Parts: sequence; structure tokens; C-alpha cells
Amino acid sequence: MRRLLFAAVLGLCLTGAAHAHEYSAGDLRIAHPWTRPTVAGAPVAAGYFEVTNTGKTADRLVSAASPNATRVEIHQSSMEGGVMRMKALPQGVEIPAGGTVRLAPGGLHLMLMGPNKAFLQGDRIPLTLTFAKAGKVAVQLAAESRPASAPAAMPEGHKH
Ligand SMILES: [Cu+2]
Repeated sequence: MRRLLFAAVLGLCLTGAAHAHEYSAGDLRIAHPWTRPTVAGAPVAAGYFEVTNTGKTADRLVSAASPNATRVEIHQSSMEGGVMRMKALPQGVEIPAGGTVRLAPGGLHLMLMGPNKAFLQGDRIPLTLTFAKAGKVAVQLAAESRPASAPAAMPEGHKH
């Protein structure tokens, strides 16, 4: 049984790239929002994506919300004295003109507080991002397993 389950998960991972998804709003391109699968009752879940600003002026991710979480915060993880710490960024995150900001494990991320269900492999979790200029952008977080030891999990040349 356990081996069958593993094979099923691996199969989904291998086909994951086929499900890459992207959103755009104004000058912003939002590539492949995703989250890790969770169990029911998990206190938090994380959200990751890359946002590229193709415009000539900076924008700012100011907030996010999901019908599947009590609230969503913007967090920064960092190593302090060998301990991984997280802090909330109430001012949000600037998206510089011509730049890409990456929300990824171990760094910037969205924290979904109080998920109201388990996020299962293959689920799409609705999420609304609010930018200072581009406004509200509705995206979906794809729930997918990625190895913890490979936070980047994006082979070179992997394009969305
Ligand atoms: Cu966090």
C-alpha cells in the first residue's frame, strides 16, 4: 500500500510541469503559485510564486486573502544564529521595476493562517493578491509535493 501511494505521488510530481500556470495583471506576471499539501488541522500553510514587474515603475504586494484561510500574511524567513525565523512584513513587498521577486521555501512566502481544510495534492487553492498599482489579482495555489532538500525545485531552463 505504502509503495503504491509513493508511486502515485511521484507520478503527479513528474507531470507537475505540465500544469504550470501563470497570471498577469497590468505590468505584473505571476508565475506558478503553489503550496505544499497539508493535513487537516494544520495550523498554517505557505504560498509561493514568482512575480515579475515588466513595467517602468515599482509596485508593491500589499496583502493577500484566501477563502480557505482565516487570514494570509506576508512573511520573510531568515537564518539567525543557525535558527530559521519568520517575521511578518506588514508593509508588504516591493516589486521593483524590471525586477522579479521570488516567494520560495526558506525566504519570502505567504503564510495562510488557519487553513479550513487539508490541502491535498492536486488541489487548487484560491488566493487573491492585492498590489498597490496592479490591484487585485485572483490566482490559484497548486498543491504539490516538492522535496524539502531542494527548495528551488526548478531545474535550470524550466520556463513557465
Ligand atoms: Cu511564515
